[in-house]
Amino acid sequence: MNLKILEYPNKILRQKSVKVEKFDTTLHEILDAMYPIMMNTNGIGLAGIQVGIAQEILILNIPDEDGEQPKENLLEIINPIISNKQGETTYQEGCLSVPEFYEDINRFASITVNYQDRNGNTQHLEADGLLSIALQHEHDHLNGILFIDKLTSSRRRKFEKEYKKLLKEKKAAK
Ligand code: QAP
Ligand code: CO
Repeated sequence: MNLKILEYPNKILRQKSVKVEKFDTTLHEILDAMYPIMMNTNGIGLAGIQVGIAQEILILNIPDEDGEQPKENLLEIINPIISNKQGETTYQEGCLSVPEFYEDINRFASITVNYQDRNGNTQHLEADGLLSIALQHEHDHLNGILFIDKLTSSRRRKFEKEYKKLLKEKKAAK
């Protein structure tokens, strides 16, 4: 499967993803294709819609204490439902679909996630720290929401200006 990362302002990123119903070979091929894309671009999380697949799929590989991302730590999360949102935390987020831009974003500190794995089995996860933040960020993608949508309007305008300049520079370099 030949997938590539869609970048803002691509409108596809605004699509709402639909629930996965078939836990078949096609789903496994999508998941298997997403993993190297995430790793090769230095990502820690990637949602299906970021590679043009509007299904409730996300993968996460949070670095450990040594900054390593062994494949054993890969989480494949299908049809997630977030509950028990508690506390508040701020983290400087980025996104593979909004390259080279990072900004502080407020999230819930801890959450509970019910989801299905690649075989359709029900799973349950209690998350805090970076995993909780990453899950909320990726879950937003399933609703067509980007982290830049959470900026104050003045910060958002500054982002749009900076990002347009970056896009122009990129085009000129091609
Ligand atoms: C989402 O983001 C996330 O701009 C995953 O040039 C972000 O993997 C979860 C990346 C923050 C938790 C906290 C971004 C790589 C990777 C870039 C990513 C870039 C290269 C972003
Ligand atoms: Co993202």
